[in-house]
Amino acid sequence: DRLPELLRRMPKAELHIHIEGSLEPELMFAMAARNGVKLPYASVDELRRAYAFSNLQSFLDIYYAGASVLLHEQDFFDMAWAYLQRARADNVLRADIFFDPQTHTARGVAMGTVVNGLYRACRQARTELGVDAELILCFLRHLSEAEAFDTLEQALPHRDKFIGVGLDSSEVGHPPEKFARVYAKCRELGLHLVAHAGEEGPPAYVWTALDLLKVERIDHGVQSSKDPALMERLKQDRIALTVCPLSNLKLCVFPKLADHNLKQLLEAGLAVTVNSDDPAYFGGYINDNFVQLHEAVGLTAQHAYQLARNSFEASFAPPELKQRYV
Ligand code: ES4
Ligand code: ZN
Repeated sequence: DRLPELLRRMPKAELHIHIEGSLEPELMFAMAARNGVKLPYASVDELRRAYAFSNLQSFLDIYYAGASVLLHEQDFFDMAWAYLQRARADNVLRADIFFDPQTHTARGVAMGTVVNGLYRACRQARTELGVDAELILCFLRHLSEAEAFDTLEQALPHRDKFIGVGLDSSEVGHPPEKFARVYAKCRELGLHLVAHAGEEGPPAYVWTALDLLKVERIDHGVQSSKDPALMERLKQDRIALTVCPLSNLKLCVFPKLADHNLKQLLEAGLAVTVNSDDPAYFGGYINDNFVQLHEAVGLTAQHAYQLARNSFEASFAPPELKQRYV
């Protein structure tokens, strides 16, 4: 079977990666030591053993605790630089990278510290790695509309350093419509718009992300297969789904990788992509997602080609870069 080698070698774009979810335990402990932050785990091994999740919330609790070691601009740079080098090794030529500023500003870290560190890593990746990477600011949906507006205002002095906004964290109970006015403002500002929807939440959340937030892509969206009319809408409007197979497995969205519906979504004609979500927590980077999915459901070379093409087509890369691959 030569498909794993093809999957690893093919040029690809990554569209769903939370940079805080790329922080490996070794780097987390190194930052804790240099910043004098105490972690509630004695060792890297003990931390890794805590990575056994039953749903999204059980992961988020540990993920937000891990981010507490990030204090200085250099910490944000180092985290992003480690991811970008890892992405290069997987032949990722373009990355649309999520960051969660509220996780840091709530601890007293300045918005500029976060954005400047991440942005500097993206700039260096272009010149030193040949990876084209840009930032998407995510609002935490378990926090209020007012807090999202406040975060947007703090980010506006850095408007030139991020290209869009997203919506992440605890989905159920925090539907897209909670942020309709925030997204309307972001749209006026010319930002790209995406949102997590249909990860654990119902198809109704995908509908409202599309119709009320007016997003260009849906992050996850795997619950859409429960609603035939929604499937038709996603297909007709060529709305990309940024699917994350190992994330869905580790957060028990599907009991086994063999039960994952990615191949059905793709064969239904949807603009599906494969992504890593939080690779340090879910046991693999983007190529691990491709290969393990293939081992579980049996992809063909045609599937591989379509997934790679979809990733560039749905990316927010400049037209020159997209046209080279689609
Ligand atoms: C996330 Cl897997 C997932 N879902 C929602 N929000 C997130 N933030 C980081 N990873
Ligand atoms: Zn995500």
